[in-house]
Order: sequence, then structure tokens, then C-alpha cells
Amino acid sequence: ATSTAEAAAEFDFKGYMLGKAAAVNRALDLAVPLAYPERIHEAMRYSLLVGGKRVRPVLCIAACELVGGDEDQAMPSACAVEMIHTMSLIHDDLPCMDNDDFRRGQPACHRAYGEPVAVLAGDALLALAFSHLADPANYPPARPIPPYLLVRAVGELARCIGSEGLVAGQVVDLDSTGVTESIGLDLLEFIHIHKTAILLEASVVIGAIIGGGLDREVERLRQYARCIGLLFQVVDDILDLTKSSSELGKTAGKDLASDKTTYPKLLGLEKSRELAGDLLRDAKLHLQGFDSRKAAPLLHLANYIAYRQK
Ligand code: GRG
Repeated sequence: ATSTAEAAAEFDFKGYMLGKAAAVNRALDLAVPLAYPERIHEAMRYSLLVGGKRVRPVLCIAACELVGGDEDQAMPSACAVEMIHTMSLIHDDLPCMDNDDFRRGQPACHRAYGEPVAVLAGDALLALAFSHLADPANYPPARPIPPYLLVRAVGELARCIGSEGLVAGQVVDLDSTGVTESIGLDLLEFIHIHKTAILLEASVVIGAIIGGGLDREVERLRQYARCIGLLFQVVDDILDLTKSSSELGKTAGKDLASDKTTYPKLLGLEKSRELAGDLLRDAKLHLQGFDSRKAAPLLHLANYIAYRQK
């Protein structure tokens, strides 16, 4: 039998990522045609099709394939989670939220199209995610998805977005922005679990549901996803600090100077790195019990999230 380490070593992760991301990009391009009224569709395509590492859709496809489904079956869900992610970025960048001018290397949607169109582009992507995921025409006729699985997937996606999901994370984040004292670890974790981890979790879980995974497989993958979701954010905070430090050529970078609470600020850099290591180890533990060759993509995705440089 191939060991986990051997299966991991043999796997061409870069080729896998590039191949899957290209397939996702083709599917997204087809999912949002430049129909009338052109301006709104142009704005949706502007934010959706340019840039983005496509981590969530690739996680969705990898989870589907791990439990026995295939890429075509996962693709509508993969596109849906990327549409939700993109709409949350569009709304997050608005002046009434984070007020950011740039996203994915280009002017933010509201800078390019104006605020009203950016709000509507976000709303339209939110609606499209669900209609795209639920549309039977988007599934290969030879391998249709049983409707009860589609309903479960829709429920999972809706739950992760609403007032106990992404919106909860954003509201608590907005409430804690600008307060002079640093927030505690519990609140920081609440924000990251809801703003970041929950959509990574939904991406994996929906992929596993659509792929026909057994309940215990779906739940094990949910645990894996929870670990990598938090890991994603801990690493983000560490990168923010170390990148800005090296750019400024001094030890305290933008992160320590800003009013944003981060893991390094609360725990220190060393303890934050330890936490990232623990989360990576736990994520991998949840993959044990799956065939190691088939689990290689998710194992590498966890490593990628842990060791990425941006
Ligand atoms: C979802 C209805 C609804 C409203 C949105 C604005 C909002 C509520 C939530 C904000 C969510 C947010 C901006 C979370 C941050 C997520 C995050 C970690 C973004 C960076 O992800 P990457 O690195 O980005 O995967 P790319 O560009 O590569 O896709």
C-alpha cells in the first residue's frame, strides 16, 4: 500500500491546481454571458473572471472527486462558491464597508462601475450562484445529481452566507473596527471562522455532498475544512506582518501599527506559527481513513494554504 507521504510526494500539485483553475475559469466564463443589460453583466464578469486563486472551487472539486464524484458534477457548485466569494469581496470593498480601492490587482468593482452597479453586481452574483447550482441543465445527463443532494447543497450554501455565516462575521468585524482596545482571541476567532473559514468549509462539504459522499465522509471532510479555514486566516495574518516588515525593512510592519487585531498581535509571531502548524497537522489527521492517493489533492491544498506566500 502507498503511504500518505509517498502518495503526496508523487502528486503533481502545481499541475493539478493550474488544470482545475483553468477548467473553473472556463466554466465561470460560460456561466455569466454578456447578456442585456450589458453593464451589470460586464461588472459581474469584471470581478469574477480577473484574478483569484480559485482555492474554494478547487477544494469543492477535490472533495467531490475524493468521495467518488467527478469534476463535471462538481463544477456548478465550484462556480457557485466562487460567485459567492466574489460577491462578498465586491461588497466588502464598498465605501460603507472596508472602503478598498483595489481588488485582485485591478480597481475594485465600485471604482470601475460606480457604487450602485457594484452593489447590484454583488446581489446578482449571489442569486446566480443559487440558480446555477440548482439548475438540472448544468449537470451531465449521464450522471444526474439526485434532487435531494442538490437541496442539501443549496441549504449548506445558504447557511454559510446568512446572518449566522459570512454576514455574521462581517457585522462583528465592522463592530470591532476602530475600537481602541484590541479584541480578544475568542472574538478574533469568531470573525475568522465566519468571514473566511465558513465558505471554505461549505466549498468542501458541498463538493462531498454532490459527489455522493457518505454522511461520515462528509463530516470528516467538514472537520478537515474547519482546520484549513482557520489556518488560511492565521497564515494571512502572519504574511501581512512578515511581508510588511520586510518591505519596510524593520521588525514592526503595517500589521502591528494598524488598529486591526491579528493572531501575531494577540499571540506573538512564534505562537501564531505554532497554531498554524497545529491546524495543518489536525487537517491532515482528518484525511486519514481516506485512500491516500485519492486524498493527495486535499492534503496538498492544506500544505498550499499553510505555506503560500500571498
Ligand atoms: C455574503 C450576502 C453576503 C454579504 C457579504 C462583505 C461580507 C458580507 C463579508 C466579507 C467576507 C470577506 C471579504 C472575507 C474575507 C475572505 C478572504 C480570506 C478573502 C481572500 O481570499 P483569497 O486569498 O482571495 O482566496 P482570491 O482573490 O485569491 O480569491
